[in-house]
Amino acid sequence: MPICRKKNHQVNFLNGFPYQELRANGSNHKKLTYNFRSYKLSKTHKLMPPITEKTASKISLEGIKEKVESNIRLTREDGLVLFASNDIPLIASLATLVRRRKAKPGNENFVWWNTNLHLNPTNICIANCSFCAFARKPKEEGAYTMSIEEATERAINGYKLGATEVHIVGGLNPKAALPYYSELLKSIKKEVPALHIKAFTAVEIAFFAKLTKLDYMQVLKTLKDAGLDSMPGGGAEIFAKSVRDETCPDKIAAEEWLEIHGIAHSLGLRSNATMLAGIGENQADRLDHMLLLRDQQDKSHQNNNAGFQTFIPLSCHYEETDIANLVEPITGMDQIKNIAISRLMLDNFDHVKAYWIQLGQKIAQIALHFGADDVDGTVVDEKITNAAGAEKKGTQSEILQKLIRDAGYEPVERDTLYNIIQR
Ligand code: V47
Repeated sequence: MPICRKKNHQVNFLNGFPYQELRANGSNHKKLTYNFRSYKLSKTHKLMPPITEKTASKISLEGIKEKVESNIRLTREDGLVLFASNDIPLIASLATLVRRRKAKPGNENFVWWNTNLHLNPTNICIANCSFCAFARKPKEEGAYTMSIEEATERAINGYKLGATEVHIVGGLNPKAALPYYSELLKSIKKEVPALHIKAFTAVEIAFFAKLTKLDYMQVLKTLKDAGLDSMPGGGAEIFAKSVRDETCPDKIAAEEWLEIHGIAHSLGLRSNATMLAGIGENQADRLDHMLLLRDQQDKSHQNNNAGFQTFIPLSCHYEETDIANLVEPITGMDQIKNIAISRLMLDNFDHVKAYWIQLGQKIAQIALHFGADDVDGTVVDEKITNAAGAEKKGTQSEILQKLIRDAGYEPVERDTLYNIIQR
């Protein structure tokens, strides 16, 4: 097992394809062998049973196709078969079918984008995540914390440039926690009340709770009262405990991440959910990540609460990170499959985002034919992926719209809650 450069801990390699496809002579059936990691899930989320060769051999792509066409929920076994399949045209067409079905009548050809700004008020972070190139220790070169005035000024400038949303996340910095952010949200709302504040990963909410000894509900209520409008989907990484232990041991476990989003939904806050692929997980880990989100979304919907809006499959960038050269890098095919399979598995999510900052503009375009219906936005001042070597910072809305149009879709500007913006 390789040893991570800085932190001296072991990192799991993604050992190529976890399932070997065995084609029975002359048959289209695919038999699978499995390489499952065992991992712990909470009391509330049942451990997904591993599928056996016997059950897998009964599942065919044809059966999955029939289920998708009849709008029947796919099982974990179906998901594993999809990950193991290289029938890319079929996967694309099924994901596109679901994407069109999810759109409101008349909106089937829409691809959503928004005018947004990222604000990362501090990069000081007590956590040690091997994939992160953004975080700094307090005395490290490049460490910063913005004053409330500076951070507010940035939000005001973004608004003046047309942003409808500010996406605020930062490092886990004890000096910039609940009191700091309450003040910042109030200050932004006072200056630019129309700017939607989408802020804080569940990991930050848990950190604020720990420091203040408040519970998650109290922290979220405090932030909502200060101006929080919705939550982004970061900090989810890969839910599998084995991967979290290796790559982000200081972050909350899956069950807490899910619980915090459930509480936010109960307060009427919508949120997103991400999955960070390319950090040593296998395909079953990705699938189980999606299934845990589907489960939480069911719970939020059953309680008539707000829920997740959008699933965002992220792709690790490795420059300046501790896992560069230690995990097998994510490929274009992984990225496309993550988009398409998430569209198929997450039948209770309205949107799947092709986050162009991480996919690059070319793969993002292709992803629109694999079930994605959103490209995120102009993303002025993105720092997290940029620190790890992403191609570009923000882009012009004209370029985004051209990208969408050239892929054969109609670009539609949205606000955070998917209302159409007309300028
Ligand atoms: O939580 C960290 C990931 C996330 C790296 O909700 C990395 O609308 C790639 O959550 N390479 C932050 N990714 C970004 C995020 C997000 C982005 C866009 C839209 C929304 C939304 C949410 O970025 C982190 C982590 O999972 N990340 N380091 C890296 N080296």
